[in-house]
Amino acid sequence: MPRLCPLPALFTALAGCQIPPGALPPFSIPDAGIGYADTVVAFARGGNVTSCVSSLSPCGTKVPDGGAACSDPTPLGPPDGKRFPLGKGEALELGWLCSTILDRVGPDFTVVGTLSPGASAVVAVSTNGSDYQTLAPYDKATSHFDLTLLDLRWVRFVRISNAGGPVEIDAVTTP
Ligand SMILES: [Ca+2]
Repeated sequence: MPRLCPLPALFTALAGCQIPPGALPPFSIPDAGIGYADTVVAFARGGNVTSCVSSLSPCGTKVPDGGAACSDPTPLGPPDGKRFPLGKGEALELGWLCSTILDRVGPDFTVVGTLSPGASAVVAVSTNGSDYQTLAPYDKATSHFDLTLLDLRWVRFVRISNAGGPVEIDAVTTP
């Protein structure tokens, strides 16, 4: 079942509910990439942080007991017009268990979603699901992200944190 982590310190709580060492499936780098996020790792909504860590499974393995919220496919897969809403103080962590986001020439991934006027979010990335580095804001001007900014060769996790105004996430895609 998903674990609930206490607030406040939302983002600290998110980080504190992350994947234990050894939980990640083995994989090889580089990876061609399937092209989109395949796993909801955790999310903060309505004052609670839900970690889906216990439902993380190797690529292609059916999630046995992640609970309905952790199995929500809304922000996964290619863009389909169905969106995961993020209100003030809410955040979403997505994983690439079936592929890897590589630093290529130019932008490496794109956040597909909708932003109300003046709304924005903060995008952070991680190689291990525990240690995140802030990459750039997601706003009307910026939806493409480049790992070169952090001198990272690859990542497998992306956190999107609402920084103000309604934000809805449809998908996060790689080229
Ligand atoms: Ca790049």
